[in-house]
Amino acid sequence: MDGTPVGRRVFFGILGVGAVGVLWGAKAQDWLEKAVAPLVAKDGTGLSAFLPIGRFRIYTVTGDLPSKSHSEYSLKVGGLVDSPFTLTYEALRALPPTKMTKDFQCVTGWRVHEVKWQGVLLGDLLDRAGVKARAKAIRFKSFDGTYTESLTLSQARRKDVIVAYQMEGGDISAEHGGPVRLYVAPMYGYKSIKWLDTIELTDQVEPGYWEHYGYDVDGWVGRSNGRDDNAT
Ligand SMILES: Nc1nc2c(c(=O)[nH]1)N[C@H]1C(S)=C(S)[C@@H](COP(=O)(O)O)O[C@H]1N2
Ligand SMILES: [Mo]
Repeated sequence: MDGTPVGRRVFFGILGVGAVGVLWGAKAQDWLEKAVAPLVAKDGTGLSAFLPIGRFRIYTVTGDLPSKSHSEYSLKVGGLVDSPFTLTYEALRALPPTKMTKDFQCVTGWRVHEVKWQGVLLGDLLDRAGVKARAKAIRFKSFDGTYTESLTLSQARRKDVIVAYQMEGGDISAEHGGPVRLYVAPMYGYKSIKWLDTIELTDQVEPGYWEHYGYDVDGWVGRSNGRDDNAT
């Protein structure tokens, strides 16, 4: 790894209580797949031992970690709905919770098994807003100011798609997209937008950030992209 010119983009830093994370932007992704992935695979006690949760890697296309406290945070639901609304973090937490234990898999070939998630069914938020008949899709925005994602209405109404506020029994940390991120269990990680703050009903699917770079809009694990051959 000596001499690899990524020091400024990818760094190892203290993120939270004793946890060391890896942070990178889009440009470092190629390097990552070549250099870091084999390192993790080769030495189970090495880099992977320091990752915040299991073998999660921390992704951020903007190159920084936006953060909002619970009191600063709010979630907007709007667009083609009868009654747009904004939820405070407290109000979101007060809604009926959904829990599930499911894998998280990035299309680049890493998977974290049996992650405990808790949040609110996206479908419940849609029902509360009242989806207009001409709405066909959802557009999600992140308070990183750059990342976007989308789902069709029927994908969004699945029982394994949640607006998540807990991972592994604790609050979702800033590096994992807290206070609130999306978790789309049946799809690759890129659909699970971090730092989620806006849910907008639209009349058609608008491809998200990575989809402009060639990933499938319908990111079903095992059925799209053809890139997860190395997943374990
Ligand atoms: N806002 C935002 N959301 C994002 C990303 C990102 O860079 N920015 N990366 C996506 C990708 S490709 C993956 S695999 C997961 C990674 O989640 P993690 O950083 O909690 O491991 O977040 C997804 N959501
Ligand atoms: Mo990913």
